[in-house]
Formats: sequence, C-alpha cells, structure tokens
Amino acid sequence: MSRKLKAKFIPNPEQMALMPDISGNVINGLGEEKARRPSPIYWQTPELTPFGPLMEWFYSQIPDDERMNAAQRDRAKTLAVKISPVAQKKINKSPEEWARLVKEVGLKNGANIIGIARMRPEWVIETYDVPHKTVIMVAVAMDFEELRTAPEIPAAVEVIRQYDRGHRVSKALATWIHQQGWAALPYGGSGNVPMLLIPPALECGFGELGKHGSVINRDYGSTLRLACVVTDMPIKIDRPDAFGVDDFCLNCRACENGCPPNALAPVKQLVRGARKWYVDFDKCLPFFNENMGCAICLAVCPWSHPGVPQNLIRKLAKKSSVK
Ligand code: B12
Repeated sequence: MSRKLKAKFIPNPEQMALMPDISGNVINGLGEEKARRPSPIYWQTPELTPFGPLMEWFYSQIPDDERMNAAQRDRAKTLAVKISPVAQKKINKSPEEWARLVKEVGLKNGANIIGIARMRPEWVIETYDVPHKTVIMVAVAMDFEELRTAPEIPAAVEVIRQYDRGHRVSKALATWIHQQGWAALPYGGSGNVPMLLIPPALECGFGELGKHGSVINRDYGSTLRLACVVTDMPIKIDRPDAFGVDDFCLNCRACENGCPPNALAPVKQLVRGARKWYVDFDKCLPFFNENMGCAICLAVCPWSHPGVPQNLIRKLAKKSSVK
C-alpha cells in the first residue's frame, strides 16, 4: 500500500500555499553544532510557530467519520477533567519507595510502562520555563492490527484513543502525587507539551531511537505513545536501555523505503549538537497533514509486529557475542 502512495504523492497546492518561507529543518537546528533548547514547531499554540496555519489546515482535513468523532469526544472529556489541589500535608518517603509506588499507580491506571528521568533544560522548548526537576514518563502501546492500517482511519482512531489513555494515566498520576502533598503537572502527550518527550523516554530506559525518529522498545517495538508528569517529588531515576536497535536500523531500510514523501535518511545527522536519526520536517509534514497523521513508518517497522522484538533481541545478542 505504501509503495503505491509513494509513487503518487503530490502535495495539495492549497496546503503548500500555507508553507512559511523558513524551513522546519532550520527551526529544528539541523546542521547546528552547538546544543540549544528546541524551538516550538508543531502542536503548540499556533502563534508560537510559523507552521501554525498548517496545524489549522490539518484539522480542516479530518474526515467526518463516526469512529474519529467518538475518539475525539472521549479525549475531550478526559481533557476537561480537573485534578485535585496539592494536599497540605507533605508525605516523605525514600526515592526508591516513591519509584515503586509511582510505577504501581501508573500501571494500575492503564500505562504499559512507567520510567523516571531527571529533567534536563535542553529538553524544554525555549518558549517555556523549565518545569520541576523530575520527569515521570508514561508509555501506552498502540494496537498493531489498528496501526498497520496507516494511513487509513483505523490507525488515526487508534492514535487518538491512545492519546486519550496517555492523558488519563498522566492525570491519575498527578492526582495521586497531589494527594501525597507534592506538586505535579500532567502532560498527556497531545498538544502544548512544553518539552520533547523522546529524550527523557530514552534516558529512563524505554528504548533506543529508531531510524524513523521514534523510540523502539524491547517489548512493544515502535508502537509506543508517550506522555509525562513533571514533579519535584524525589523519585529514584531509571537507566537507559540499549539492545542493538542502533546497529539494526543502520542496515534496515523498511521505514526509509516505506515513507511516501522520503522524509527518512539512511544516515544520522547533526541536530543542535547531537548526531542522531533525524526526520526531514519539510518532507514529512505535507504527507502527514493530508493523510490523517500518517504513521506508516511505525506500521512498516519490523519491531512493531507483536512477538518480533524478543526474537530480534535474541538474534542481535547472538551476533554481537560472535563479533
Ligand atoms: C512536532 C511533532 C511531530 C511533527 C514533526 C516530527 C519531526 N520528526 O520533526 C509531525 C507532525 C510531522 C509529527 C509526525 C509524527 N509523529 Co510526532 N511529535 C511531534 C512532537 C509534538 C514534538 C517533537 C518536536 O518538537 N520535534 C521537532 C525537533 C525538536 O525534533 P528533533 O530535534 O529532531 O528531535 C526529535 C528526536 O530526534 C528526539 N530528540 C530530541 N533531542 C534528542 C537528543 C538525542 C541525543 C536523541 C538521541 C534524540 C533526541 O526528540 C524529537 C522528537 O521528534 C512530539 C511530542 C513531544 N512533545 O515530544 C511528537 C512525537 C515525537 N510524535 C510521535 C509520533 C508517533 C509521530 C507519528 C508516527 C504520527 C502518528 N500518527 O503517531 C509521525 C512520525 C513522523 C516521524 N517519522 O518523526 C511520538 C513518538 C513516540 C515514540 N514511540 O517515540 C511523539 C513523542 C508523540 C507522543 N506523545 O507519543 N510529529
């Protein structure tokens, strides 16, 4: 399916007329040698980014489909839920005990994985203040059978549903933290998140960055959606996890070949002082906007198939032990 789309994609001139003069890759700092905080680019208040009109155009393209509408309504309900204020009495526990409890509460409320990272200012978008010292990362997995239909409606519906779950888990966690007497801010992962979610996800052990620019996890592959809660509660920090993805992606071309607008590169690139897999924003965005949020790169990734990550990890471990 994606090969057919690849041959055909010619961006809509109405959308292209809204493109700003500045490249999204310049805003993102492609080729810059020095580290700096990221600039707002998308899914932020439209006035903060020259791509604001493109965000509005994306919404104008969403089909009037009952499944989409129902998923949007559910997410709106979750977004409207208010969380209780911080309790007057602050409870003190060891960082290890807080980590155990935070993970228990997150998993009980529907997360697939919870991890803890120490906040780094370079993750926070430059138009925001750096909030709190600790980041609780939340991962929810998308259903592969829905995801594999990308860029069709069932995949787009699954994305909205899992964003809803991300919002529910982060709100439940923030409520619980408030009840313990500590401040917390929940970010469900869609819209106006003040920071990048991928770098803390990598730091807290959710996995490695794939060639497609998303995190690949040892259990859920490329199917994760991310959300977070930021807090000053002193929680024990987790460690990164590497299991061979970096080497694997160098030799795999599934997402590169599957991406209709050719937005994925065969080699890592320098972005704001770090060499990493980088997605060409100017190529990715027009296709994303015209195809309900796309997600083909995740659907064609071999790591996304249930059961495959475990086999790949075994094979990669064998290969590295004979090197
Ligand atoms: C803007 C945005 C987009 C834009 C631009 C994407 C892009 N690559 O530039 C558009 C709308 C096109 C988009 C598309 C998609 N997105 Co998007 N997107 C975001 C958003 C809101 C902000 C990211 C951002 O500002 N990027 C711009 C600049 C700063 O990017 P960058 O410097 O290249 O940094 C990126 C990575 O390299 C990494 N990173 C940053 N610093 C560092 C440092 C080091 C050392 C390393 C290793 C990595 C790293 O984090 C950044 C994430 O894009 C995040 C949510 C969030 N708050 O983080 C979701 C997010 C990254 N998207 C996500 C996904 C899944 C998608 C799609 C598959 C759509 C879909 N239907 O789900 C596609 C895939 C496109 C692609 N191949 O990247 C997920 C990724 C989940 C995961 N498992 O990792 C996120 C985290 C949303 C979420 N809540 O789950 N997205």
